[in-house]
Amino acid sequence: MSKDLEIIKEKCDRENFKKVIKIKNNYIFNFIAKFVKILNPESIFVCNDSESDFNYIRNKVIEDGEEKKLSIEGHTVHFDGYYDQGRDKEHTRLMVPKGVYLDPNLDTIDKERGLEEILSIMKDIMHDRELYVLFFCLGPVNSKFAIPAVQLTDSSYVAHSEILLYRPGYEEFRRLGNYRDYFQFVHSAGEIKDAVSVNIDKRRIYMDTEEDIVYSVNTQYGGNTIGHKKLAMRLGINRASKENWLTEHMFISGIHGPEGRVTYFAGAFPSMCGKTSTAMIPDETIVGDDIVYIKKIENKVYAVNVEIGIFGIIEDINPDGDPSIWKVLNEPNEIIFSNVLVTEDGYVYWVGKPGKVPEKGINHSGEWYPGKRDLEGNEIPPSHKNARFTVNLKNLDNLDINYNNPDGVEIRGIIYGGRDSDTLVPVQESYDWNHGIISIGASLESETTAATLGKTGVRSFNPMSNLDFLSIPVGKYIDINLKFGESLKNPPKIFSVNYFLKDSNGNYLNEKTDKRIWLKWMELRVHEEVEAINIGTGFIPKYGDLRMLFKDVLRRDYGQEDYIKQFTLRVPENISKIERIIKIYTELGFGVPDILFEILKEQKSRLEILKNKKGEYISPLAL
Ligand code: SPV
Ligand code: MN
Repeated sequence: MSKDLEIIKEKCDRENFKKVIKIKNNYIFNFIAKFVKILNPESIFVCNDSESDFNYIRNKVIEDGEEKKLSIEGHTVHFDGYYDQGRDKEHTRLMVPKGVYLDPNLDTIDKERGLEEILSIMKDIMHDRELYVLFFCLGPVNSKFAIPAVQLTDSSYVAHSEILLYRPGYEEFRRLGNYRDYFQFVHSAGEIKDAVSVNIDKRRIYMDTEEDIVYSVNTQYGGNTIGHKKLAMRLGINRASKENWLTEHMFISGIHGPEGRVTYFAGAFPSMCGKTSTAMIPDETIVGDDIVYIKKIENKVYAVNVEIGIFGIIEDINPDGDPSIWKVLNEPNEIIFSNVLVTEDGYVYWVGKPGKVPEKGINHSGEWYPGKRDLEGNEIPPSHKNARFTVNLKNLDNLDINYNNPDGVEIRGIIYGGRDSDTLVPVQESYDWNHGIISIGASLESETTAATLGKTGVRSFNPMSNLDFLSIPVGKYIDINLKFGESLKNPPKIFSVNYFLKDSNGNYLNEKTDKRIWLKWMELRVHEEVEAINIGTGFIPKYGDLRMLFKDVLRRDYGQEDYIKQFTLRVPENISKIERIIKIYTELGFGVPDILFEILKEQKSRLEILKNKKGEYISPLAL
């Protein structure tokens, strides 16, 4: 027996050790052994793809107290610590070897220093805990897209979340034998008190793209701990950049057009800006809501959902706006609610749920009552803004038939959206691939939200909604996106949407349901079935087409005044935006493709000409 297996055997019972050796992968043996030595767990549980192993985790999570059962069968609740409610950007770092320069938009740490720090925090951290070894497959198994991945964690909540969110991969690992190119994640919640991580000051999430490994410690919040989610994106982006494909922060949806036609769109939105709700839109079908791999196959673009479940925001979910999710959340399905309010009788409440706010309950701050304040004096809402639900896609009645297709779905449209109160029109189509990637994707700005720790509502640069997850320089990433479309005869059309546009009094100009119309319009544009108006920054819908769609889809009378308000070209705001973006890329300095500056400057001069001819705020009817 190899030395690695001996080390593992010492911590395993017979059953678990048998599961280890069946993998027949020396790299895996070496990886587990290395971390058994560092983490020093009391015991090891190896999870294969069987229901009985999943049940072991489901039981353990209740025993450990990381989740509690609720009144509806299958429902549980998990709380993260009061100060552990979002992604910790400050302590999430890419470890970079000496001499390698990334760019100032990426948070980095010297690799040697980072490794030393995180491994010393992790030393013996599991001495009184069980180590879970879990195997998954990112993307459909046995497909061109699939990337096998292994997770080590001592958190039964993380393990439970992952069995809901990812495709089982133990058998995939066995099939692949002595395979090396899998992703690796090591997590420990650290010292736990009252079921939450205590040593938040030593919370660290460090990534090593050279070794395809991510370390995470002293945190439980999913975005910091669920390896295959945002941590795997860094590894995915790095790998994709070497192999000419894309890893994106996108949903995939089948948009249902006339006569039963289904056209697939992928859409990138920053966190908490409507991505899941777009993917969940009534009458359309969902493939995924957060992370995709996109590849070119025979001159077409195909994408898969990396995941098989949703870790979605629960605030404001209601039966009218989100019928599919509402139904799932109210029926006996396997669901983990996190950071919601739990009432005495074991039901959950979240801000924006129809009905009365409970008088009391338990939430992420402990016993909760209306008006309760935290140590900083802020009023604590019943549920955290970033409170979430975790559920497998199979529970949804709007699941697309191709959600698990190993060949992916053909993407005909790409959408970029952000939280933008004053600049972009609600929906707009770019002139072509390069114009879309540059003037929409690479120019995306969005106001910050509670998905990350820190101040909210600050306008920030977020190219392709992917800035938080990049592991390569922004310039290079943009260039890869440009090149991806260049060789395609008929690349996907690129659109922008903005659900958050306001008037000068601060009132939103659109209803939540309006996005259904923008999707139908984009679907028709892909098939060239409606005309559009060129406004100098792209194409917008004609009033008559929207009017018809509003009537057909929402049975609503869409007034021309609304159209004018929403689609007025705001020239000064658009010019300022271009200036901000040019400044950012100029400061980046190297690696930014020249064409980016050319396209933005051309757009700016088109806007200046328009301003001279028609003024600063131009009605779409005048264009
Ligand atoms: C997001 O914040 O974009 C999410 C949740 O999808 S997290 O896992 O925190 O990234
Ligand atoms: Mn996300």
